[in-house]
Amino acid sequence: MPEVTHSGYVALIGRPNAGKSTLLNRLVGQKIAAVSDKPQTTRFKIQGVITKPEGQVILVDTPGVHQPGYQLNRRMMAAVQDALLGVDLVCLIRDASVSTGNGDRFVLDLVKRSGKPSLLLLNKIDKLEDKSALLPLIDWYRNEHEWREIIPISALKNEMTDVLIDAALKHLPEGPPIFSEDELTDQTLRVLAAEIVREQILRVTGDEIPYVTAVVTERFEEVREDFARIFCAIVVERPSQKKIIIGRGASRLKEIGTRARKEIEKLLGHRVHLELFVKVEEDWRNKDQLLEEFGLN
Ligand SMILES: Nc1nc2c(ncn2[C@@H]2O[C@H](COP(=O)(O)OP(=O)(O)OP(=O)(O)O)[C@@H](O)[C@H]2O)c(=O)[nH]1
Ligand SMILES: [Mg+2]
Repeated sequence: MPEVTHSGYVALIGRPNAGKSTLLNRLVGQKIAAVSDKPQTTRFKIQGVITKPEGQVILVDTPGVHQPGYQLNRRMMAAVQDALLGVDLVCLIRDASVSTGNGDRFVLDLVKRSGKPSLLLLNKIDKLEDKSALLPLIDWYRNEHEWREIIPISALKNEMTDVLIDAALKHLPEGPPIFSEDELTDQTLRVLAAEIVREQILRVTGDEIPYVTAVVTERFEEVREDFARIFCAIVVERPSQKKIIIGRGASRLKEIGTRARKEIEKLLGHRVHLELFVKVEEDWRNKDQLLEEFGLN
């Protein structure tokens, strides 16, 4: 062990789809956050712990920054603000393969206003045929703010992610590890299971469903050391959406269930019986009590 170690909290802030959760999973080395090609996948803060001989980085994944419409979205943006307040260092993650828009300006202003030391991560460099395309982007961001470091990365291909961890450690305060090495996340197994189901729903269904679906683990029975029974409710807003999720002859629900069960079994390291049922809760995205029940607080 080096004589001096560094530790602290690092927020991942960016627009929807920038690759925040992909990066979190990659760095922690385990799937703890749902990932999809649809925006607004992440709905609350998710903590992931990375322990190195030089110290400990506690990453805080956040929902992608967007204009809130429903109460759900306002809570998502409150989670972003909350994360910005509670961390030692902020990483702005930007998809370097898309052009700059108003959303980027908005995210940049959030990071600036936080007053926290910040790193700029230009993600998805694997998608750039010509890496010199990064240069104007770097110029633009450098003119706007004083970054501790600017690091081009690929969360998906695991490129430059070790450089990122070294940089984060360097800019965190001196201190001992905050969590034990085997404590990878603050998420409970019930939540992890529900998020695995939600991720499969995002994979298997089309464009409308992601926004109107919540998943809650209603029962989690550890029947034996090597066997669990898990019951998850899938909540949608309308009977027509329920039909879409269930599919003809329940084929789609079966597919979601089979894929999710395999993922959950991998996570728990043993066999699982997963039961899914679909409920309709009209306008749940605007109902505070339901949002609380679904853990979106
Ligand atoms: N090519 C490429 N794709 C990436 C990379 N990082 C993430 N992606 C893809 O980008 C999409 C969005 O990834 P997420 O990790 O869910 O993005 P996010 O920022 O967490 O999105 P929200 O939770 O909606 O805010 C997924 O399809 C990922 O596979 C990368 O480095 N390269
Ligand atoms: Mg995410």
